[in-house]
Amino acid sequence: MLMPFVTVPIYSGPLPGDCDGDGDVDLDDVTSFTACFAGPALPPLGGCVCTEPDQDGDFDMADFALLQAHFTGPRDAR
Ligand SMILES: [Ca+2]
Ligand SMILES: [Ca+2]
Repeated sequence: MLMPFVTVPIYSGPLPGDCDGDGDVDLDDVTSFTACFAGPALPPLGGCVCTEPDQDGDFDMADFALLQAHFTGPRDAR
């Protein structure tokens, strides 16, 4: 009998997109991310509290794609 499995990446640092550092990526993090979003090759907007997901110096759709890929929903709801 084959058993389904899920690959779960293990990060040594903060979860990409976890702007508030609470161990999940949820709508609170999306709200914080949008406060940073300026577009490709532009520095984050003032007041940004997020760690940039792809570490290339901007907050663009590539960063948002990483946030989406790691979206967990609220940790309390799991
Ligand atoms: Ca979070
Ligand atoms: Ca980036």
